[in-house]
Amino acid sequence: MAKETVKIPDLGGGDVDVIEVCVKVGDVVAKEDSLVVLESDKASMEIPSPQAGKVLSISIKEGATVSEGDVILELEVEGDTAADNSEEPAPAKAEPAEAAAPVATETETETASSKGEKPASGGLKRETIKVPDIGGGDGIEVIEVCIAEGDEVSEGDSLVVLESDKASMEIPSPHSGKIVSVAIKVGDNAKQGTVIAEIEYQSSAAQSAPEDAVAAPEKPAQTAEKPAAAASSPAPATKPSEQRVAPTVVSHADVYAGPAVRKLAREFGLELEQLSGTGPRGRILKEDLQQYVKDLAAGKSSGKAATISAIPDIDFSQFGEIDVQATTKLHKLTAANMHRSWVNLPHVTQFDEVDISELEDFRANLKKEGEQRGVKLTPLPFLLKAAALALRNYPKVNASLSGDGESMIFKKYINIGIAVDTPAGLVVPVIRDVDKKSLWELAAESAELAQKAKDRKLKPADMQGGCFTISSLGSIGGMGFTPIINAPEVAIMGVSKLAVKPQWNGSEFIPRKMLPVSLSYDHRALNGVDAGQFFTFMGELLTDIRRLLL
Ligand code: CAO
Repeated sequence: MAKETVKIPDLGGGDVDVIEVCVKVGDVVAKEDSLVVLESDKASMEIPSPQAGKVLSISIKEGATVSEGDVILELEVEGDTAADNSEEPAPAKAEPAEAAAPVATETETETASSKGEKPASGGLKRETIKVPDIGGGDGIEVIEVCIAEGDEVSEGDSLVVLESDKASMEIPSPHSGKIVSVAIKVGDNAKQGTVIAEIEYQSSAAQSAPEDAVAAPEKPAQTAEKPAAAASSPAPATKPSEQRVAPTVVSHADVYAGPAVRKLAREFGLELEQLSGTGPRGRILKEDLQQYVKDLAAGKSSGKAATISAIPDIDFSQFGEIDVQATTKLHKLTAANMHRSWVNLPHVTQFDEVDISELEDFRANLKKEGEQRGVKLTPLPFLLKAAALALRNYPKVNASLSGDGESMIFKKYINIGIAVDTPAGLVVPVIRDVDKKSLWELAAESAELAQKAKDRKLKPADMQGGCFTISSLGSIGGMGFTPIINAPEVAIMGVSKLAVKPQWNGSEFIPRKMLPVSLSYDHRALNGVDAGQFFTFMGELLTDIRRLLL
């Protein structure tokens, strides 16, 4: 038995963050098992185990910033590799050299002169661009060819993207010039020396010659970009050994997954955008892919939300004083429900302004009676009543879409939820059979449920069975908002603050009490006409409350 120290290999310069430590002390790992996942601003990369063994100690932790040579961990391995192994530089051991080492390697590019080719004309040179030393002996798959014959490229532009199960990397153009031919295609297995393309470019040596300066007057910046090289040594620009191509490890910014997972996804023909990641910061793990494939096989994938990249954790204390307070259980639950609804339902929100001047007059007249009854008649019971009648008249809104999308379930009862803000979080108690209750009953029941909610006395049954929800921020303010649908309901009404506004009555502007309202609806279940008719009807009821009797 021997000890082996695994270190961070050459990452092409710069520090990277440790975003995941995949092993713990005592774990037995196989060769190639991922040990840690590192991430720079451009890529995430896995560092695999150089050989099978047992993890004796781990020297880095998640969130740390590391660079080449930093010790990752110590492995107990078979044989007598001996402790002095630990002193060896990492690249030879750490496979991700596949991803990182290329930065330190040189291309096999050849100038036209080295191949005995004629310069194309007036200082133009041709060069065959080959895959540099990328570490993987067996070759790496070409997953993208970014150029076509005739393309103009700038130095550093990506020519091809290669991807192994450890990393993806771009091979950049060594020159600015024109692609004469492309010798590689997607699916090819590229290794050191594989020809990528032939480029025609203006050599800097040629540009420095007087006759070439005439030939390429439009590109003076090219020589200006490299004054040091030209001044100290004009020759190197034409020497193949000086042509350096530095592949860069990349990731696709819109999906957060390691190269192994990407490769597996391609093998399955899956778009990673379809998956939700359960790894740190939403990273898609191999297990997520496996579960997704299982779900697909079981026909369960229809409800899956699209993957979105996670919002990074930030240490805000670096900017000033902070106070960290744990979120309540209700807050977490609400957040999860809101997020689930938001990402699963295509929301459309319609806005309107309803003239409720007469409703308000009527309500004011009832104030005294309300006091006698011990009930405060706010606009809410009128909204409930109008919604109930509108739901009765437009049954598509009083419905739910089945989970598989195969059917609509129409409800014959009318239960409406009211969003209630409490110190612990948002809750939505449900008033049953709203269509059968009087305004006084609705006023009393909504006040009672709101109080119960604030006292945390609601039972689960009080919050179930809703068909539609009203979220009223009217007492707070605002001109309109887009409420999130309380799925599996298909619509929700948002109520903002009443304001007196001038309205044109045909001959003059008159002051009217205008209530801003909004309706968010699930566009899978309702189309714009369904929702528009429902909402317009509801507005008409609120404008002329006598119509509630019809
Ligand atoms: N415009 C102007 N004033 C309004 C109004 C509106 N749209 N709606 C209510 N008001 C007035 C009421 O008439 C009442 O006035 P008075 O005190 O002068 O009588 C005052 O605002 C307070 O009303 P209320 O809030 O006590 O009663 P309500 O029936 O309007 O609402 C309830 C009850 C439970 C919905 C409310 O207390 C509540 O919790 N609202 C928050 C809803 C919420 O959090 N929504 C979440 C949005 S999505 O995150």
